[in-house]
Amino acid sequence: MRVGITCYPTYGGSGIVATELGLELATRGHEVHFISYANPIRLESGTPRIHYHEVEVSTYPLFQYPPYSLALASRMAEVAERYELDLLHVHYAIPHSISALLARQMLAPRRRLPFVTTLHGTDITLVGVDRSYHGITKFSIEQSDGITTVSGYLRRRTVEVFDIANPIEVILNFVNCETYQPDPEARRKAPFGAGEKLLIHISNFRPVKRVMDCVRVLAEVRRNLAAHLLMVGDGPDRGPAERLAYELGVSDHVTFLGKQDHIERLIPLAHVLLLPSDLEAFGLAALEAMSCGVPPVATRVGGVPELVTHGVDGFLEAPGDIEAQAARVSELLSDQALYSRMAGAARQTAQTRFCTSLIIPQYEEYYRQVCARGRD
Ligand code: GMT
Repeated sequence: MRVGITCYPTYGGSGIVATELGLELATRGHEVHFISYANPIRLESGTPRIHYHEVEVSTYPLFQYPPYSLALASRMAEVAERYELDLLHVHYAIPHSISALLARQMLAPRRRLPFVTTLHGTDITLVGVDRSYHGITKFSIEQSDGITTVSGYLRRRTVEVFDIANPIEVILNFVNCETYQPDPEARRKAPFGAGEKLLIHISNFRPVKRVMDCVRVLAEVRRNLAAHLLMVGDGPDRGPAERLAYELGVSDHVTFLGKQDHIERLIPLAHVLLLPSDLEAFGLAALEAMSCGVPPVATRVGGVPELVTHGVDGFLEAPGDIEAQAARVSELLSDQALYSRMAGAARQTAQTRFCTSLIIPQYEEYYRQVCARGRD
């Protein structure tokens, strides 16, 4: 098939899933055209069957806000026509879904261009519920030729918030279990916190991630155990988290690495992943860690319980309960038998339920259904 993919190309779960999906589709022989304002972050240039089309947004003195959605719609229609795309697949409802709808209408006199919208989380739980975007998000979902969500939780929430009657397909997020692997050798040589247990957190440091809780958990764990925290990513709460580490006297035991391209090389160095979020529609970082045999200590929110089974392949506690989260980390790090069992189970969950080889065919099948529907 010939698929056009649009996503936020910078850091963030939805862009990562979209990019990895495109790469996997290309590996399976599809032609994939990324249409966005920048090259998606995990996209290696020169990959066979991957194409990138930049959206240029001209500014004029009249435009206080340059209309990216319109420039994107124009580019989508142009690329779809020129490369005879079978469909567009947009990730994150606003504004991508509306641009796809416009592109579909622009081409309607000449050809059919269906579009699939994948909802990822904050497009529904934060942006979508905002009064200024509620109506347009609902409209964009209802107008999509296909809708998928990354968890059962997000499907329920979407129906609840927008009163959606169209069918919504749940296609869970996935991980490449070859790329994300345990690496005991690398862990032994980890250049952080020599001889200490390593905790890792990966996110965009938005308030919903509760990154300060990671620092608090580390401080608590360090009462009994030598541990070091790796903070990967960047965003508004990085500064406050650095300040908190200083205030709690643990700044020598926290390394802020900023944005990183190859987290598959960093995760296997760690013993535990911390995901203390207030809400996660899925929790991709937890899955990537599990695939590397790194058990997550996460929060029991949103779609996370669809991925992590408490006490089996990770631990789930309430958001903000630092004591409970720290106790789980300490338990894991001080009981070798428990640790090995949980690390093995985490890897097994990733391999048996979330591997690309299981999930990508679900997208392919869904695309086929969406394209076939128009031919009825
Ligand atoms: O929270 C993020 O990392 C960004 C956000 C996004 O939409 O870019 O992530 C959402 O999509 C990810 C990929 O599907 C999910 O794994 C995250 O759980 C979800 N984030 C939230 O729901 C807060």
